[in-house]
Amino acid sequence: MPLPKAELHLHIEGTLEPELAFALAARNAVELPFENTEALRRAYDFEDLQSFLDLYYSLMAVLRTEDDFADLADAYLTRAAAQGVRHAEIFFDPQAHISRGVSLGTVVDGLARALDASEQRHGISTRLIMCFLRDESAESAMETLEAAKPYLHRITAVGLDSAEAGNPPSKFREVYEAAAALGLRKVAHAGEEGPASYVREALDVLGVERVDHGLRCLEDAELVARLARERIPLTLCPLSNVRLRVIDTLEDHPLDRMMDAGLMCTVNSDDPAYFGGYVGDTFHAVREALSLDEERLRELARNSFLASFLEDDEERRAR
Ligand code: ES4
Ligand code: ZN
Repeated sequence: MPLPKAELHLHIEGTLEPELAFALAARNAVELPFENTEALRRAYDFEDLQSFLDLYYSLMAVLRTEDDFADLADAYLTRAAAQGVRHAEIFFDPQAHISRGVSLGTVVDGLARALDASEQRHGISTRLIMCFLRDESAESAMETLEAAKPYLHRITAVGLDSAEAGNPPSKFREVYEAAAALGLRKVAHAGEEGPASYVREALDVLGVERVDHGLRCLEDAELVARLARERIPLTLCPLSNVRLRVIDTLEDHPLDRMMDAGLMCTVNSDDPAYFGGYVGDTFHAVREALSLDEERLRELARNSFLASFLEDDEERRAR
């Protein structure tokens, strides 16, 4: 039996496996610039975050209908359940679909169909987190928040993702204020490729409850002490960090040192179709690479529930 765990950093568009991409391309008569699934997989050799994002956004062309989004989410939940996931807080990127002429309603209703059946079908409770693309304008983010108003009952939190360098959290201060006023909770990617100062901004300017990645906080000892003292959860994604060359090898990943420093760490898969594994695979890989003992693994699993947006009673049931 895999360890029961929650997944808190997972882009649903990053769960698009090559086989499903080709199936959806055929269903929607979309032409993919790859001969077959093996050729596509061979393209998963990334230089950095941007080279991954280029492929990630281009493959989204196959996602067109409510059924597509429902099938995508159900495929993820099936795999996640097999790896011990009991609760999933799932990111999606509305602007990447709206800009292709796919409405927010199509995306949210499709995802919601799979998520609403998830407890029954997979034993996984879910939440949705709507991410703003930080390389788009603050105005575009605000328009997206406005467009989401009919769907707020389905959305728990806002997040911030895409190309980090040069797009600091402070660019989105007003959008985050507006989101909080609508009752949404707040997370943001920070300190993946961007500097430690972006982690500080995410906390102080946006008021996030969790930091996605947060890896580069390690460049600022005072910030590390604060994150530890305030028990701010970090949603780390070790396989992603290796594939996007944020760190050289998994053996070099600072996860164990971060836990030693008292940081509230969780382990997540980010974009599992692209980065070589779902969250159970990720737990296995870090256990081997960093020689983590059972106690450490249990702590990571426990942290994943503590850092989730589940209420206390739901959390106990999920564990
Ligand atoms: C992402 Cl790994 C990563 N970083 C930033 N934005 C993203 N969107 C999807 N995956
Ligand atoms: Zn991410």
